[in-house]
Amino acid sequence: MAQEPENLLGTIDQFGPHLAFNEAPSQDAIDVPDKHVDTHCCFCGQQCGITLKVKDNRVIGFEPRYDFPFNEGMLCPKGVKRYLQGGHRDRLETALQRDATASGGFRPLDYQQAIDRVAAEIRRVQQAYGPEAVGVLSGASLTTEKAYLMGKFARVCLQTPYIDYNGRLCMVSAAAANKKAFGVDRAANAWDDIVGTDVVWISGANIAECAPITTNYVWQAREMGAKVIVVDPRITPIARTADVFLPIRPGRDAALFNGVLRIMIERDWIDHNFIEQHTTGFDKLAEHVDQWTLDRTAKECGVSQKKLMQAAELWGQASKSFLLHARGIEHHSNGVENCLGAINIVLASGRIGRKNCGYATITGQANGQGGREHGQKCDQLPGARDISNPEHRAHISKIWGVEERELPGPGVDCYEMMRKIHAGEIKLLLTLCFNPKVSLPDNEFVGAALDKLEFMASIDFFMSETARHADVVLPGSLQEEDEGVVTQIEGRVIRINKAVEPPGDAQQDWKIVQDLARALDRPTGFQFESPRQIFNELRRASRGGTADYSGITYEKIDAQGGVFWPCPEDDHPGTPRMFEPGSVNPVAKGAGPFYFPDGRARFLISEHRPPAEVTDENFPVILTTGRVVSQFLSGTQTRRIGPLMDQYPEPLIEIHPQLAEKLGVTDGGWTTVETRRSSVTLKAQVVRTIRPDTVFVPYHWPGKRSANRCTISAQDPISKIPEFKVCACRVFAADCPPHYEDEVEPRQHPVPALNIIST
Ligand SMILES: Nc1nc2c(c(=O)[nH]1)N[C@H]1C(S)=C(S)[C@@H](COP(=O)(O)OP(=O)(O)OC[C@H]3O[C@@H](n4cnc5c(=O)[nH]c(N)nc54)[C@H](O)[C@@H]3O)O[C@H]1N2
Ligand SMILES: Nc1nc2c(c(=O)[nH]1)N[C@H]1C(S)=C(S)[C@@H](COP(=O)(O)OP(=O)(O)OC[C@H]3O[C@@H](n4cnc5c(=O)[nH]c(N)nc54)[C@H](O)[C@@H]3O)O[C@H]1N2
Ligand code: SF4
Ligand SMILES: [Mo]
Repeated sequence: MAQEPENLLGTIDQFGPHLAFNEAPSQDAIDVPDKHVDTHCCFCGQQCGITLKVKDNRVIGFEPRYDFPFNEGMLCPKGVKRYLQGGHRDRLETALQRDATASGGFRPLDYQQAIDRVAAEIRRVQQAYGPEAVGVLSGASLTTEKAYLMGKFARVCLQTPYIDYNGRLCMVSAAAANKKAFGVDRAANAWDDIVGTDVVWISGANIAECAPITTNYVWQAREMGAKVIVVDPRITPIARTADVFLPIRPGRDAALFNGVLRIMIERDWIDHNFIEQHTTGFDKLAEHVDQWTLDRTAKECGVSQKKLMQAAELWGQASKSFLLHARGIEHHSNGVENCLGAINIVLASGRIGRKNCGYATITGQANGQGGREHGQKCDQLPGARDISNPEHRAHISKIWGVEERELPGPGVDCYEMMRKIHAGEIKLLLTLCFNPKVSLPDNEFVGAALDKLEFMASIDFFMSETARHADVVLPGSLQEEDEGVVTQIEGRVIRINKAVEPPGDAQQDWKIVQDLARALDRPTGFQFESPRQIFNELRRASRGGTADYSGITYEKIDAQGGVFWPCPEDDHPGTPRMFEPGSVNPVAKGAGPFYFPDGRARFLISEHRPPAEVTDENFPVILTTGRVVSQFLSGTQTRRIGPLMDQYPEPLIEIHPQLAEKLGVTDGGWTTVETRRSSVTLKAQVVRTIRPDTVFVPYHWPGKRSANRCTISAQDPISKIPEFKVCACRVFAADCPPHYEDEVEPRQHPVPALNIIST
């Protein structure tokens, strides 16, 4: 039986107002469900277990799931309110076609006619300009089956190299660094290893708001005596409870890690045996970090020498430790270098591959991990294979039943695709599960690019800001309307179970994609009858790759409550902890635990480079962007959920009182943030929890309130992640913008009766 909601995630006092539960359930509100479906939350990468309550083919409520070991019944406000999406009046139930004369600019279209129209346009464009004139953008909120299908669809059906996904904006810096240093890209440990460790280091991760359940693991560790180090330009809720807090100047993390490593070497707080037996490249790195003296590092990072030394002392002298980071160090034009810096202090400590010794990037989207493994990335084939590697191409083309030479080569990242669209090279775009109009940096350029397309189609369940640019919108499926697997934050493959049928003409996304293949007269390879069939092909495709799912079945996932990859054999239980001494992997073949032929991890130089745009006289303040607890990504989903809107209804500019006073900005007063790209005018929130040289704006809103009007499209040269976390701006007091009233969402959803008590 479910417990009272107050017990799910502690009390309001413990968590602060951000994690308060909204209303007490009233007994009148209780409706009797027809069935309960055990599944997972549709939002972040933690993938909390949740039970959906279904009545008359509608999700009417939820219960927390205590049987899923990761969240053990805990949920954050988004998980609690997610069920309000299904019955929303904006839910797309028919296909739509652009029509300037129709109200809202679109009119309904018969589903089959919509499919035929999209297929006809693809055919026309490809005949006129070649297969490469078509591009596909997909997403990591999709199940792994759908992500796999999209990669195959682009290469085999559309024969275009141009597919990329929204994870390009998310974890690719960490993924690239993981591959370079470990040869494989996955959290090194299950989160159980956090509990019982001595030191938890958290860089650039606002875990209380963005990975709330992870907070619970850190607190459990602390209750057992662990010390917590937090590095962030803002005093986030977890920073408030840290033993050492380093309020870093945005864009300086590589310098900070280099400085810490230098202290570790100087004090001999390094694990010589581990370095000798399991790594390469240490001496060269040691030479490199020698320039990062305490004095220079503290100055560059804008933190005190004393605090820096305290952090190094805690980390250096620990016997067990766990380092976590997220987008705060990854969303940079030197994001890969920042992540290598983090990995270097982990490897130098030798604390990886053992109980309570670990390292992980905190994945973001629901399937941030699985979505980056099976071929929807522009340079990747399933099983985390490389599309440029002849052996990898040969393996996959065999599974797909095509000649190796027919498989296109690598494409380009999603921002480069926008540039190609703008330049007229890509003429037709299909999007599924990606809202680039809101999420890409410098997004006025993105809107201009989308308007240049000859044809665009979007598959979504809501009319996203990107779908508004489409000629045809196809009604896709909500997470609860389909089944499949996702891989959560720890590398655990879990099952999403179907609770309801898609309403009206809406279809499961994989069916829409296959309908397109059929309408294009290229159905071969796209005749799956279920996600299970897709998964079984994916298992074979991944066999022998670094992300090996071949031993995972739906049944094994159910029986074990999830399976950690790699799982290369039918009788293999899965791998919660990577890199254990003596472990065997397909690359090292027993030579050592890391995924290189010699089995050793790589120390690589983590070069500090300043951000692409540094502050100057004209633009003297740093702008950084990110999230708030009650909103999710581009906001298409959470801006439609009334109680979440109540919690944080509009974007605010976080600014320190010292800076506010200097600039004449007042708490709640209209304020403009202007960069070389554009500007936003929003209300200020004067807080002591941010560096006085930096302002923070959450990015979940579109249009004139979109933080991404201002951000810079500079990218990391390796991962191609955009530099969302730092650019130069000026800030000044303003008048209420004339567009303000038009831009405020009316309360989008009546608060329905809460239904959270077990019946
Ligand atoms: N509520 C909520 N939860 C989410 C999401 C959401 O939209 N809303 N999205 C999910 C997704 S896809 C993702 S990727 C994750 C993101 O999760 P996080 O990365 O934790 O969230 P962000 O707010 O993007 O950034 C984290 C922190 O980085 C700090 N920061 C900024 N610049 C720097 C810097 O140069 N160095 C350091 N060290 N820190 C810096 C910011 O102050 C911020 O507190 O959250 C997931 N969970
Ligand atoms: N300034 C700034 N910008 C950022 C960031 C930042 O920190 N600062 N963070 C970046 C990060 S980390 C991320 S992950 C990106 C996210 O950027 P996006 O991926 O663009 O954001 P989403 O809101 O997830 O958009 C997904 C769209 O797909 C739809 N959708 C979701 N699930 C499904 C599905 O299963 N089927 C179908 N058919 N449709 C679906 C949703 O309704 C939505 O319209 O934003 C990035 N942009
Ligand atoms: S958004 Fe993330 S933390 Fe919140 S309930 Fe969903 S999976 Fe859990
Ligand atoms: Mo993300």
